[in-house]
Amino acid sequence: MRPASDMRERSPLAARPSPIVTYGEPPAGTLPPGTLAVFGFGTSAVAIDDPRWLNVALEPLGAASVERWTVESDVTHGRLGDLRWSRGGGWLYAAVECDEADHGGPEGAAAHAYRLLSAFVAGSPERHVQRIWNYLGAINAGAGDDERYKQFCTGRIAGMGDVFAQGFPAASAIGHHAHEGLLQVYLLATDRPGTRVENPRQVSAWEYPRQYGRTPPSFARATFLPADDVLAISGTAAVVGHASAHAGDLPAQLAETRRNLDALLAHGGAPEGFDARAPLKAYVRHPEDMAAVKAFADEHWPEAPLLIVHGDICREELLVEIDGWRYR
Ligand code: 3EB
Repeated sequence: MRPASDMRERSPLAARPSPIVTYGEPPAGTLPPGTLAVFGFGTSAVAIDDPRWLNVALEPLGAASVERWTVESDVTHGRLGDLRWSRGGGWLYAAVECDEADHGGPEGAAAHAYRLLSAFVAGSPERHVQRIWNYLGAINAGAGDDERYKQFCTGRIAGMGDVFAQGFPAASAIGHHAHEGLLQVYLLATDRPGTRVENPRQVSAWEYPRQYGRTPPSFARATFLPADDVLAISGTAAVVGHASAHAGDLPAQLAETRRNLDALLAHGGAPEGFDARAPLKAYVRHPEDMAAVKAFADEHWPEAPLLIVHGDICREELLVEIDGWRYR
């Protein structure tokens, strides 16, 4: 399966605006109108009985612990087995949580999650998946081809149905430290195709050589959403070409990650840098590196909202990964 060309023609018609992503405090009471999804990071997050609320298994390391997606529209929502969904204004949120023990391990669980998501999206008007997040436990456990992340990659592609055949969405895949068997996958889709953007400094993930596993990771580096208002940026780390750069060196990895982000912005036609409307999320392998990551972000992107979480990057030598949204 190969994605279509990177650069699709953008629709001349302005689509309804993309969801707005903000960070903040846990909601008090019911979710406000226009709420498409709310993510409470960490085990101490409140639990809200609403399909749009997801307790994410990554511990927050900074002040922000909640992420909200808001649309300019009424929102409907529901549940279907392991899947929960919401939709409004042409946008669809869908999430699956499952336990690997019910599916024989990370490969089976990923296949299950992606099958549920594919089938649901295929039956929805919002059938173009723009962005997807994946959180699994002990992501680097297991040697060589048996590493749990690599098993996840094999299951992911097996479960990706026709809705992903048009090209892979932008993605993040991160290791959590909660119950090891817990797999969480959630996505944002809409009713027309976005524009996939690759990074000229990096080999496309689906073309990674064999040394990274039997199944290359199936994601794009970024997606320009079809409303033409925001670049959705995948998890970005110190990968140059296909190789990890600066193993174990946090300052050098941060600088390399910034070069990758800047290259992606430039190649994707987004404005330079990250401003107050560019929420970023940093995944940090060692909680004690939080201050250095925050200081780097404060220096280079002082206005950008930042959510920092404890998360393992899918290559053992990588210490930090950053994803986010760059609104025009
Ligand atoms: C990399 O560039 C780092 O498997 O979905 C980044 C973003 C990474 C997404 C995924 C993996 C994924 O290869 C790892």
